[in-house]
Amino acid sequence: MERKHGVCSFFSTNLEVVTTAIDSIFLPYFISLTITLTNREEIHMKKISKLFLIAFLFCCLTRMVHATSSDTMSLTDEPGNWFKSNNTGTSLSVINAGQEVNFKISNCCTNTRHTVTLLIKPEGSNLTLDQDHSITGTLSATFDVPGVYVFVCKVHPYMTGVVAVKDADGNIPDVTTGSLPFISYLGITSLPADTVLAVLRTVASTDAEKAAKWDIRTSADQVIPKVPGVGEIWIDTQFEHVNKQTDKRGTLKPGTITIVDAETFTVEREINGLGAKGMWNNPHNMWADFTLDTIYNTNWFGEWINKIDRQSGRIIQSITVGEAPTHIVTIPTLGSSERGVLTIPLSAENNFVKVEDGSDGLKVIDSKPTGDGRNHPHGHWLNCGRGDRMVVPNVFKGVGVAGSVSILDSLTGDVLKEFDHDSNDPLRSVLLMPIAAGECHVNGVSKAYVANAVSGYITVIDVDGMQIRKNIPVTVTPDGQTGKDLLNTLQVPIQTPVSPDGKFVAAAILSLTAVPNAKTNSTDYVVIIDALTDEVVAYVPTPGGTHGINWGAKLGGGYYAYVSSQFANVLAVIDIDPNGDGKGSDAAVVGTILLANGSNGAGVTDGTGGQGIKPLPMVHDGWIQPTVELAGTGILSAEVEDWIIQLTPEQKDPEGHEQ
Ligand SMILES: [Cu+2]
Repeated sequence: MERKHGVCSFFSTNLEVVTTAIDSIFLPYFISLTITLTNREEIHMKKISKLFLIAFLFCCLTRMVHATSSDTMSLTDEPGNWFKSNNTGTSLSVINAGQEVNFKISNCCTNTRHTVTLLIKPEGSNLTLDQDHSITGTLSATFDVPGVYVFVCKVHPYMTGVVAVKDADGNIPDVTTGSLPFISYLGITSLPADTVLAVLRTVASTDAEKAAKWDIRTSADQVIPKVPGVGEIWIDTQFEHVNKQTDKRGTLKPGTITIVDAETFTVEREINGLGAKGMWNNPHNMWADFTLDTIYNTNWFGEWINKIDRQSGRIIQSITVGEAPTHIVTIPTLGSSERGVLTIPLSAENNFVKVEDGSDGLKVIDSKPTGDGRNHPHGHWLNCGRGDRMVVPNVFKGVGVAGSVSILDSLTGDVLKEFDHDSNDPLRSVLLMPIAAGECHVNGVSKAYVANAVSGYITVIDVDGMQIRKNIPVTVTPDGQTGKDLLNTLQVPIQTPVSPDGKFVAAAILSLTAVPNAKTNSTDYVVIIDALTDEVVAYVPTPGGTHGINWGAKLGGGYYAYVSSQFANVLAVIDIDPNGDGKGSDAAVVGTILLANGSNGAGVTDGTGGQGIKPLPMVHDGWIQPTVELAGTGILSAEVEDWIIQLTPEQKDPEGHEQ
């Protein structure tokens, strides 16, 4: 590929980039042409260099193809600029009707695979574009009707790009309710294209756009909770810019890990990927070993995980595990030969891997499919306590947004049950891009809560009985209605952890827009579900881009829900039950901690991108006890010993104290 570029530039310094699609379409022709020329050469063209002629003809071919293509959008790992137009340098391409755009997925700009999926198009357009699996390569689309087209990646659903197609007068027609039902809940029938673009938080290509669209706060907005937490809170601040933080090709890649001291609620320090040897790109989720002195981190736009020394922040090792690794959970099963082994779903593949952290460091020891066919698994969870079952959302299977949820045997990796989407089954009809699961035992029943990105429902699964029990609507339209899907709400439920005491589920609801809704008077929020009744008991407004949520110990007993928000630079602290009456209806944000810490060069992205969030100690049943057991043995660091001393008996053994 590189060689051809060089030859072409000999003929024309202005030749556009030769795309992978063109290569794949014309390669067979190119080869046959080569053969023909080789035969003719001896008879007619002895004086012409064969290579010279082939290159000349090839360049003519690519020029002919490029004459119909008006823009190329490269999929990138750059926050807010995920689809980067050659023409504008931003995620907005402006063309005329009848013109073509090439979407290019290559290692120029991204370290993993994606899809290019048309989500929103003008009424009357017949354009379709979607794939049943993640790819590298180039896809092309010809735009038939003037108006606004929005594309997403189904692997990384907040990756969005916009193609605006001008009409004969050079104007971009308004976006109508028929194209985007969301608009109808604003009490209008259409909106100018630039108004729609102005509120899309996922399209924020420049620092100025990020500053305008995102929820960037200052130290004046800080609120320190009255009751301290215990330990540390690790947050993948995935969108933070770091000077000179590049992949192996020298391309800048974002992301840091910001660490908050839960006792003082101040940023203690920040870890970047400069020591990761290029194996660091959009750090996404973390887990810890049982000593809590080793942290494992995934890179969602790469192929790697990192092993980090907690106390020094040093990256000890980075290894390749596969395309777009998502979350990490260790196997906690007592007596299991795989106790402590990492499980990691690969969202641009069809499987999960197991990684052992042994005496010779990290090593992939197994890889198993998470369902039938092409799965794209994302944020899994193992069942609390025993950890012998794994609940895995398979984000999409095939063209479209239908997904599945699998229950696997953690030790063997066998799929015990797969719930496939079925539009005719009321319980399985909502399984549209299921993306993350939470799990714990509630009154003795092992229950999983799976967030469905497109339908906006949380699916409640009895993990032992392997049955879907219920679906709970959690997203809302701008005027506050529930039970509507993504195109009506432009909201996505993401992480759904169950509290270690099995009482509550806290679900992060991410808004793709800066439009507040009437129910919470905020763009984003956390839904509190009573785990006994599986009813929503509270909607808690949270910062923009709410994505990650997890439970940490509150000093003196109980738990805080810590919330990360990808379009904000703060951590929110939710007290689940401030008045202590056992009900979650009074759940409220009691703390807002600034994650921006003045990092050199980070600018507006300082402290942003909050996604994976890992409070230490790990308080869930099955993961807390192994650490508690190590207390006093000399194995734990002094700092971790101090954390364990601060825990109540209930926090040290949630199952033994379950009510
Ligand atoms: Cu993607």
